[in-house]
Amino acid sequence: MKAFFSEQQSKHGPALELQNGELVPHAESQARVDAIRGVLTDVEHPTDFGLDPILAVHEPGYVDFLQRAYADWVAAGRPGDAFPYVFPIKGRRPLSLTRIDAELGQYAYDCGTPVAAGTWETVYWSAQSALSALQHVLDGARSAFAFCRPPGHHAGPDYMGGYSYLNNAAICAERALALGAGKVAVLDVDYHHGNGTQDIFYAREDVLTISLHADPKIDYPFYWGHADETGAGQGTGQNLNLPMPRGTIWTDYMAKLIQAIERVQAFSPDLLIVPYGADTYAGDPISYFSIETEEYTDMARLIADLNLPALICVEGGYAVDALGANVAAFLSGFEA
Ligand code: SP5
Ligand code: ZN
Repeated sequence: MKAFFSEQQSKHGPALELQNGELVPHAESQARVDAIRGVLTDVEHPTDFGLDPILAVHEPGYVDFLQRAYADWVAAGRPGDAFPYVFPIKGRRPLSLTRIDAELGQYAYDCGTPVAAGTWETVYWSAQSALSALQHVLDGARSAFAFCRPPGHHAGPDYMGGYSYLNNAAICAERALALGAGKVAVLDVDYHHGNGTQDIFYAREDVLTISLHADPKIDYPFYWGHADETGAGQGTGQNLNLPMPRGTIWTDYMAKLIQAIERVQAFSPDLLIVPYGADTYAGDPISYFSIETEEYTDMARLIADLNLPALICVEGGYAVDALGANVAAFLSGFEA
């Protein structure tokens, strides 16, 4: 399967994130890039589709902020990466503040997603890799691999979080619809709930969003991903959350995946987008499912059996030593 990736996606490398009360080395590292790059044989440089497809999903003010946040941080005389520390929640009124700290708090929902030097180029080209993979599928390929880094599924219309800044899968779903697809399904198999994607399409009838993930009562992102979040307005019934307990093994995961696949089938989309996170792996350092490397082949085969044009986007996966093998196992199942 053809993959799309740009060297520009190595530009950012946040040093630290706040995790469970400690500043720790950032999990979404360059080592992940090297691990995935190492197992890909057919990699193409992405085409530049410009800002328009990004602006079809994300608010202009947020996109502008992403482009200048690091420079504003440096201009304010701050060290390290740009981190938020105050958030306008608890019913604060809308304010047009320009202080960098105020803007960071407005556009971020966690302290794991700092803006570093090169973040904009990295997220821009991650989205272009996804759009290029989409174009490859629209041109007739059965499937394509968007080697996205950083990931995207936690980013909403005007917010970043969970190592995500631009929602690559959502940008592709929106673009496919703009180019004539009638319906798109997003089947998210990262360990964490795809909260950004859910928010973006929550009231939409043309995009079915499904996420299989760790129960948010226990795991990140806590405030989204519960089973009773089923969509709103025109999109009522078009969001399916399948939370699972820590320790979930493949056979139990498979039962939920089959349920998800049946929903996709009933929806009958023109395109399937699969945000794939290898953080469901048994050895993942920040996640707690128990899926083994070979089982990714079975997982991908089940999804590929839907027989839909499919775009796979990289999301999480932090067990760097196993990441290449996990991605390779998934891709081989998809192609079988
Ligand atoms: C794309 C993606 O996978 N984003 C995930 C972001 C999760 N960030 C917070 C993780 C907190 C994990 N805490 C476990 C600590 C283990 N020592
Ligand atoms: Zn994840």
